[in-house]
Amino acid sequence: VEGTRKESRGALIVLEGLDRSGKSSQCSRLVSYLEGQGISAELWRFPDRTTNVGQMISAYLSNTSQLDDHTIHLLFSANRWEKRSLMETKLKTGTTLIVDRYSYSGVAFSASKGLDIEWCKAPEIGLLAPDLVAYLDISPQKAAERGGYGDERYEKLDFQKKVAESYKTLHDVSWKVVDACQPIEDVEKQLQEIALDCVIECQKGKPLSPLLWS
Ligand code: T5A
Ligand code: NA
Repeated sequence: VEGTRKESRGALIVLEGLDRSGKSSQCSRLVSYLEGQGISAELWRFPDRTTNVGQMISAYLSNTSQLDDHTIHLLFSANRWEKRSLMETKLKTGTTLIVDRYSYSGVAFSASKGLDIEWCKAPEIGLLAPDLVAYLDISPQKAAERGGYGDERYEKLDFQKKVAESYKTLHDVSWKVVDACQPIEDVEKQLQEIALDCVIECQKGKPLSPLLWS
């Protein structure tokens, strides 16, 4: 609507971590908190299973379809590309995005199958780089104890161990590691602090980060 353009941009904040690290719980809590602070915020997630590409991914994850490792990798990436322009518009018009998984999941999971890491990064080049990546740190063993894994493809302890190793190679200056084994409210409090700092910096005019992966 004309006249409602906000002067400052939103922050791109990503939560990453192993399956069961608590990302989804914390993403919704964080959005509620930011909204309570008068900040315009939206919850996004990848894979976005609502699109045509997302439905192919969903079928693969639930083991109802089989795909070559490279093919599913490119679909996960395509699923981010189909949201890229909307993502940029939201950020530029002042909405902060709290994103449940992003390109780091894409690379960490596919590299754990043995795909070359540079090959895995290539289709992510040119996507928006987050202002903050909060990594919810938990050991694969502890994560597995949380309610147990379901039937989704990657929910196996041995595979999650490889994913944890792959994630370690992806840390950069935008990452903050949060101990995900703390009580849920303590994790929440820590995320509130680092996310609010990040939002305020962006409001003050911090430019968008260089695109992935630079
Ligand atoms: N993938 C994804 C790729 O291979 N490539 C890609 O590009 C992308 C984007 C997607 C799968 O696809 C892979 C990664 C995944 O394997 P998903 O839909 O994102 O999967 O599902 P998961 O991430 O596996 O979601 P989960 O629901 O398993 O884990 P969350 O969201 O990390 O955890 P959450 O919040 O649901 O919590 C899990 C349980 O732990 C409890 C919660 O109550 C819940 O029961 N819990 C805690 N318990 C104790 N202490 C705490 N601090 C707790 N926090 C949460
Ligand atoms: Na989740």
